[in-house]
Order: sequence, then structure tokens, then C-alpha cells
Amino acid sequence: MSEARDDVSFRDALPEEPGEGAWDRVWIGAHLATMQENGAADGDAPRGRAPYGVLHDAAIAVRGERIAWVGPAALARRAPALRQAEVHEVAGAWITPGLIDCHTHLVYGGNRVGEYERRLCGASYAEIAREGGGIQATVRATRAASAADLREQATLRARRLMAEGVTTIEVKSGYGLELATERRILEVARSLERDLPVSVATTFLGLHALPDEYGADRQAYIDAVSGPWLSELAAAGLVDAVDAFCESIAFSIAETEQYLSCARALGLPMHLHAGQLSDLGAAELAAKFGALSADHLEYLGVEGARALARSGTVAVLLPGAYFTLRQTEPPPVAALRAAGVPIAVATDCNPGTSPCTSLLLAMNMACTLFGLTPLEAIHGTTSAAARALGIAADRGTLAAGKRADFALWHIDRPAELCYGLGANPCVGVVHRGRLREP
Ligand code: DI6
Ligand code: FE
Repeated sequence: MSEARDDVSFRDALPEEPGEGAWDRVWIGAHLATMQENGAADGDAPRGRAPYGVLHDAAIAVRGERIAWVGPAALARRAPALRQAEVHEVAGAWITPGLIDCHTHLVYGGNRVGEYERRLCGASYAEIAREGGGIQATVRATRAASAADLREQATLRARRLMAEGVTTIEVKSGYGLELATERRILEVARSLERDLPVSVATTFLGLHALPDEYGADRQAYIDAVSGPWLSELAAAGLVDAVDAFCESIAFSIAETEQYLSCARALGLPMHLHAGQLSDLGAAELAAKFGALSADHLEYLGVEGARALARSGTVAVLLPGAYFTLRQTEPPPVAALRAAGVPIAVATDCNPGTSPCTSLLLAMNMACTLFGLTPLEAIHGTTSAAARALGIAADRGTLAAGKRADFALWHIDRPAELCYGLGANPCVGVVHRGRLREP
């Protein structure tokens, strides 16, 4: 099919005349990739005849922090509301929804570059772990770091993501593994949103690894995390969702189930690290609890994919970790598509397995290593990512009423966002209706 026939035109879309409402700012003359599907719910698997929801020579008008109107530039130019508005002529630019990185471990102390170098000089992962490296090394560094140190390091990483058009970042705890430090991580995550023009969704990753001091009593740790820690952090308003690393080297199905049951009793949404290294049935568990997302999924069977589809759980693919661990079995994308599971893509930014602060690179890897189409990858960091965070009613597509979070790009067509390796074609970002430097 030719590109021209793929694009929806205004004759097909029947845009409405702008109404009477006032506009504060208008971006006009751009190509819009609204990421809306014809009649499909936000975040649904791409289908129909309007890939990317493209509108050419279009305008997007903002009132306060919301999108007030989306339609043809010609109609916007005639609208009375334009006269009062600040007008940005952006002919030739592309505009997408602000990108959403829906899985990061952004807040941690130190780094693991020494381990990386040692591994490349022949040391094994297991050797390094026996010497107290790996996650435990980051836990020590994070416990030792002040809130100010953590904030400074996380801000650098957040700014790198933001430079590529990211307007919402999910941030997990999980490198404290003691209440005070888990709390500090979540507070730092919240503070990023106050200090920077970006939105943050916090996740309490209580079950990430067993801390050394509980080595003799796993159950006591799981009881503490699922009980008093979770209640206290949630009551403090620090927990938008919970997560657990359900894996042979981390926490079992039964242990994870105890934790998720407590989260459910508190009415908290859930994510789950599932099927990264083995298939324990974690995807089925995520589905059973109606989790927002199941993440990684290199090891996932057809039944697991069907269970995710039935529960509307988003599959979050994390090619940065797959790449860093030099894994060889990609997630079963064909099975996810066949089952109709929405697919998101994220960086998994963390010091051990994905020291990645480029969501565009994660999109490239999702295409090149996992076989996603660019259309799927861009849904993966917009509409499907919003769904993975439970915010699809508010973000992830360009439509009247949604939050005015969008990115401007110097590209010829949307697939170029996935095509470049190390390129950053972002030329502007609007967050909550206000323009910021990328
Ligand atoms: N899966 C991962 O790949 C990271 N955490 C997780 O649950 C690893 C984190 C680390 O090595 O520091
Ligand atoms: Fe992760």
C-alpha cells in the first residue's frame, strides 16, 4: 500500500470546526501523528486504515494544560480563537504525543560500570555476585546516598530521557530494600516532577531482591514488605502502583501472590517483572490480578499471552535489558499480536541490565531485535505506554481533552523515530501546554 493511501486525510476524518472556546497557544502547519485509531480504544493494537492517526497540514490548539482542538490548519486559521492565541508556525515539523517511558529504575546510587568492564575482561556474572556485586552493590550505594545525591543523579538521567521528547516517566523503587531507603527513593521520584517539566508515575518495587540482612528469613521480608512497608508508603501517597520481580533468581509465584494480594486490598494498580529469564507463570499471575502491565516476557507461552489479552494487561517489552544480557530468545511478538495483547516499549533504565537513557534507542531495538514494526514501537511509547500506566484517558494520543503533552520532531515520517541509532530529531516539547526546550 502506498504511503499516501495509508495516511488519513481530512476528507476521511471529517474534522469539526473549532468551537467557541478560547485558545492559549496553537501549533500550526505540522504533520500530526495523533496515534489515534479509527474507532479503536486508546492503546488497542494498531489496526484499521489510519496508521499513526496521521493528519497533514494540521493544527493543535491548547487551553491551559489541555488540548482544546485538533484539526486542519486551514480551519484553525479562520477560527476566532486564533486571534487571542500565541501562534507557533511549524510547517514541516511532525508532532507526536509526548513519549512515555513506562518502566524505569531511574533512582539509584552509584553505577556498575566497574562490573561491566570486569565482565568484558572475562569475569562471570556469578563470580561478581558472589563477591557482593550485582543488585546488592547498587543497594549498598543507594542506602549510602543522600536524597540530594540521588536527586542529582536521577535528574541527569531524566533530562536525557526528556531531551528525546519524553513527557512522562515511570520510576520504580527497589534499590533500598529497607523501608527508609525505599521511602527516600520514592520521595526523590516525586520530587523530580516538582523540579522538572516532566510527569512521574511512582512504583513501589518492594520485591526486587532479598536484602542480605533477611538472608536467613525470606518470609519475614515478604511479610514486612507486603504489610507495614506497603501500607505506610501508600498512606504517604508515594505509591501509584506496585511491582515485583517474579523470577527463579528473585521471588516465587507464591511469594509474589502474597504481595499482590496486599496491594489489591489497598486498591493499588500493579505491574510485574515477568518471564525475563524463565517462564514461572508470572504472566498468568499478572493477568489473574488484572495487572496494568507484565514486563520483559522473553519467556512466555501462548497461554500466557492469551491470559494477558483476556485481562487487558499490557506487555511491556524491554529490549535494552535483552541486549545488555546478550539474550538470544526474543519475546514471542507473533503470539502477543495473535492474542491481541497491547504492546509497549520502555528503557528499563537501571545500572545493571539496561543502563539506557534513550527511549528512541529502545524503540529502535524493539524493531531491529524483536521485530516490532515502527508503528507498533511508536504506539508502544505513546498510546500503549499510557495504558500500561493506567493513564490512557489522559495521555498517549493527541485529541481534544487530553493533556497537552507532545513532542515536535524534525523527521520525514514517523518511522524515522525508530530508524536512527543515536540520532535525536526532537526539536521541541510541550508539557502541560507549555513549550520547553527538548
Ligand atoms: N530485572 C532487571 O533486569 C533488573 N531488575 C529486574 O527486576 C536488574 C537490576 C540490576 O541488575 O540492578
Ligand atoms: Fe525492570
